[in-house]
Amino acid sequence: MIDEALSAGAAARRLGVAVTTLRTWHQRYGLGPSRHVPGQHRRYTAQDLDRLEVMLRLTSQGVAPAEAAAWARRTPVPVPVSAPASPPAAELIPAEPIPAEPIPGQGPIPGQGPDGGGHTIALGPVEPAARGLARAAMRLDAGLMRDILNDSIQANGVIVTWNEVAMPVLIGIGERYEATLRFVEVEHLVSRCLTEVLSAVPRPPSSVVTRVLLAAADEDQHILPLEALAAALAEVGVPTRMLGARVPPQALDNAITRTGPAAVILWSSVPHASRSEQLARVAAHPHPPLLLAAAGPGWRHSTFPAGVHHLTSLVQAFDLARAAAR
Ligand code: B12
Repeated sequence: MIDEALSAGAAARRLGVAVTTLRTWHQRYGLGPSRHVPGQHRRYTAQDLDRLEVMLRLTSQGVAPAEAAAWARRTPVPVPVSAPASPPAAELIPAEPIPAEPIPGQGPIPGQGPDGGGHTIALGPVEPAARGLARAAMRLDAGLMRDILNDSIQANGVIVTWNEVAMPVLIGIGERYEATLRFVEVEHLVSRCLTEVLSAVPRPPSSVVTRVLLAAADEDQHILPLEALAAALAEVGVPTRMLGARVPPQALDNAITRTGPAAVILWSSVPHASRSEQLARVAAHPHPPLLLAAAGPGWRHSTFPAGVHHLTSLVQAFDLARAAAR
């Protein structure tokens, strides 16, 4: 028990969360500082911190923020020590409507309205963190998405976070989009948060030679799986050169000529008539890479030139790229 009252910065440090997260919890859920010192900002008391700890524990276990806050506000009444058990079958994560009260200083959240409620992402039996991510995604809560992803990477690493937290949510959002042609804003914000978090995984020092080249196929905008691969390889000290989305065949050729990579991995999510021509062109390069691999559902395996690997999981891509980079 502490008897001093803390500023927002000190409380955030003690809890290990961002100050902006504390502000959001204050503004949206009323979990603010209660001690008033004349002429100063309000301060967090020991009881305020106890409530915030409940909020932190439950949200990181995947409980919806509004529900977690309801428990937290009831502190010191005993609260569950763990999140409710995972449901055995598919669960529907609703798009929660905006809070009835606009957030002070921010006004209404653009793009959300009465028709935002009642729509869902279907998830199979997944980790609580994946449910938490889906809920945060449907609420367009970027800060919480980043917190969930960062916590998971810290605790379990990039590969587990991608396979068990990010991937089920992305696939669920993709299915939702296909069925409704809606939630593009959710897809974009989740993508952005993933990019930010995966890019923040510390990279190996620049003295380590980069032998792995990653690129999305021509006209393909999907690169998150390659960003996950780059982050997973960085965790074990393997640097990568990432060309990003929609890489034209000539640009890929030039990059191979100029950097002489040991491994080239091309990602495609969306099929295209000339996909395998791009692979054939790399295979015919005067200095082809030791490992040339195509990854993602946009490729037709049957049309691959000889020697091209077909990658079907992050772990497989990680193992092959790591071996080729030695
Ligand atoms: C995020 C996303 C976007 C983002 C991409 C952002 C970014 N920075 O990458 C944005 C918003 C840009 C986008 C745009 C579009 N998208 Co999009 N998108 C997605 C979404 C939701 C996730 C993509 C992803 O990262 N997939 C990777 C994992 C999560 O999914 P997966 O490939 O199915 O995973 C399997 C394997 O690949 C493997 N695997 C998983 N991870 C890894 C990692 C590695 C390294 C390896 C080797 C294997 C592997 O395991 C899984 C199970 O087998 C998918 C849904 C989906 N299921 O993919 C749609 C999806 C790919 N998009 C789709 C569409 C239609 C589009 C658009 C055309 C929409 C539009 N009308 O504008 C555009 C542009 C397309 C283009 N020309 O490239 C469709 C494609 C359908 C098709 N077959 O043609 C999908 C499938 C959604 C859907 N169900 O309709 N999209």
